Order: sequence, then C-alpha cells, then structure tokens
Amino acid sequence: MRINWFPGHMNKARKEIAEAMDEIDMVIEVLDARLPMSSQNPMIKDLRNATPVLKLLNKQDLADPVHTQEWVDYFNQQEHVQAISIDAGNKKLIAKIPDIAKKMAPIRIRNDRPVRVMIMGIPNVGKSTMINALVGRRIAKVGNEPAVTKRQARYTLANGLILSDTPGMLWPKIEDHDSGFRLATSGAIRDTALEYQTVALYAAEFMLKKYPQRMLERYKLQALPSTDLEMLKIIGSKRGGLRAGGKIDLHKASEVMIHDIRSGKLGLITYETVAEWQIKFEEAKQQLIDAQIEREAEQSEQNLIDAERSQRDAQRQAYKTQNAIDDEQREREENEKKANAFDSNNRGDQ
Ligand SMILES: Nc1nc2c(ncn2[C@@H]2O[C@H](COP(=O)(O)OP(=O)(O)OP(=O)(O)O)[C@@H](O)[C@H]2O)c(=O)[nH]1
Ligand SMILES: [Mg+2]
Repeated sequence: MRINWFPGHMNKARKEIAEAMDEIDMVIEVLDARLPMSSQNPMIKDLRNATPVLKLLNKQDLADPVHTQEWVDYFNQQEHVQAISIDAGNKKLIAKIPDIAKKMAPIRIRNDRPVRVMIMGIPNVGKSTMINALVGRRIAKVGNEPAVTKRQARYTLANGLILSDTPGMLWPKIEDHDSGFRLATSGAIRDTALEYQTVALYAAEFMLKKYPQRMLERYKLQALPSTDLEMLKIIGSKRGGLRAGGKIDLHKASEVMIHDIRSGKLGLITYETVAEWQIKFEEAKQQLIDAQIEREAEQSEQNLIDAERSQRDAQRQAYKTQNAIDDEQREREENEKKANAFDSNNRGDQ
C-alpha cells in the first residue's frame, strides 16, 4: 500500500522548522511508544543535525511496558540522544522534562538564558497534549485526529523554557512497507487518505499472529479464523456490520477493529520491537554487503578478462617483434650472402 499524505501545511512546516533551527538549543521529538522506530520522521534527523534531542516515547499507557523499556535503552545508546517514556496524562513524568532539557543545553543555563526547545513529531502523537501538560493548562489545541496543529506556536514557560509547538509532519515517501501500515493503524495518517480495509487486513494478520488470545477473548471466538479476511467478516457479523441478505460491511468491520486497537480495547500493544528492527537492519546490511561482493566479483572477473586481453596483446606484440627481428636477420644474412658472392665473383675476376 502506498501512503502519500504530505499536505501543503506539512511542507510549509518543514521549511519553517529549517529556518527556525538555528535559534533552537534542543529538540523534543515525540514518538509513539507502540511504534518508536516507525514513528521517527527521517526528515527530523536531517533538520536537527547535531542539535541534541530528547526522544519522548509517548502513549506508553497503550504499549507493552517491557518493549517500551527496550526501546528507551536502545535510543539512549545513540549520540546526542536521550530518551524516556511517558504518557501525556502522567504529571510526575512530565515534570521531569524541563530539568532534562536544561541539562541538554548547559551553555544557556550557564549564561542565564532560557532554553529554546522545539517539539517535533509525526501527526497525532501527542505533541500538543504534552505541551499543555508541561504548561499546566490547555493552551495548545488537541484533537484525536492527525493534523490538528497547522502552524508553529511559541510558549514561554515560567521555568526557563521556551517551547515551539509544530504541526505533525510525515515525509513524502514512506519507504518501509510495515512502517506505513503501523503508522496507518496507529492513527498518524488521516483516515480519508487510507485504503481502510487494506490497513485493517494487515492489522488483523498482525493481531492474529502476535496477540491471538486477545482476539479470541474480545470477539468471543471459539477458535481462531484461518485468514485475516475471515477475521474481519466475523467482527463485522458480530459488531453491527451485517447487512441485508447476509452481506458483511467490511468497512464497518475494519472501523470496529482499528478503533479497538487504537483505543487499547485489545490490550497493550507494541507493533514493533528492537529485536525485529535489528534483524531488519542486519538483513539490509547483509544485502549491501552482498551487493558489494557481487560488484567486486564482477570487477575482478572484468580485471581477469582485461589481464588476459593484455597478455594476448603482449604475446601478439612479442610475436610481431620476433618476426621483425627474424626478417631483419634473414635480410642481413641474404645481404651478407650477396656481398660474399659479389666479393668472390670480383675476386675470381681478378
Ligand atoms: N492514550 C493516550 N492518548 C494520548 C496521549 N497523548 C496524547 N493522546 C491523545 O492523542 C490525540 C492526539 O493528541 P495531540 O496532542 O493533538 O497530538 P499532536 O501530536 O499535537 O497532533 P497534531 O497537532 O495533529 O500533529 C489526542 O486524542 C490525545 O488525547 C497519551 O500519552 N496516551
Ligand atoms: Mg498538535
């Protein structure tokens, strides 16, 4: 499935962020704890360069805590990066953020200047909710759909932080197939920009594989269906998707199941783990190595062909040279012979 949702306001946001970046001391990148790798926008890495970043794995209340901790540890190993997991409703965790931010911009604190923080992340991940929690009142507009914030807004906090809220950004081409589906399932992409049933089929397959017991319990099944389509049909028939003539409304079934996943009705769900991504990275690395080996093998084969050709050329050249020497030799001998014959003739004449 191709996901192509890069509305004009996101492109504008990218330009504005790039312009404002010089005046920023640190970035807070809000990620979705259920899909920490897929919810990283590669454009953000390019935009922030070496500016330190605090990665907040938000919505931890919806994710498997064991995997969330693995992700936090993973990000904490990276350069210029710190990571913690939060949920925007958890005041105690939110209260830690200003101190962490200040420690990541020590020069500003030493000079008694406020730390300028830019909050970035994909749509609907909880950036504005987090700002409201930091400020302690509802100043940023929040909504349970992507693209609520449309332009940058700046808030000065009493505790020495200046926060810039930015519109959620996706990137023009989401290359990774699984990441596209995970983003779609999580609610980061406007539903109208999606092939809803395709997303639901992917999500059903994932749930049947990773959390089969929960599917049995939630949809009161005797046994697991054999296909993802079958699963959707069952949900449709049980949850208001049965139409006249026994036809099942698959769109309705898709809505029910995706809503159940997003809202936590199917339990705490982590869509991707560090281990899975490490395998993926290893495979990608191996593919690069294989391609390199293949290129080198082709090159050495070509070198061999070239070497053989120059050897043949050299042999041909040596042969020619030998022939020329032989011809010269022969000519010299004949000339000598002629000269001798001439001499003896002359001598005979005398
Ligand atoms: N369960 C849960 N929901 C959250 C959390 N943080 C935010 N939300 C919900 O997620 C939805 C999106 O929140 P916003 O703060 O508007 O997200 P945003 O990142 O500013 O979104 P855009 O402005 O559209 O880019 C809202 O319904 C929030 O209530 C969280 O930690 N846990
Ligand atoms: Mg917002």
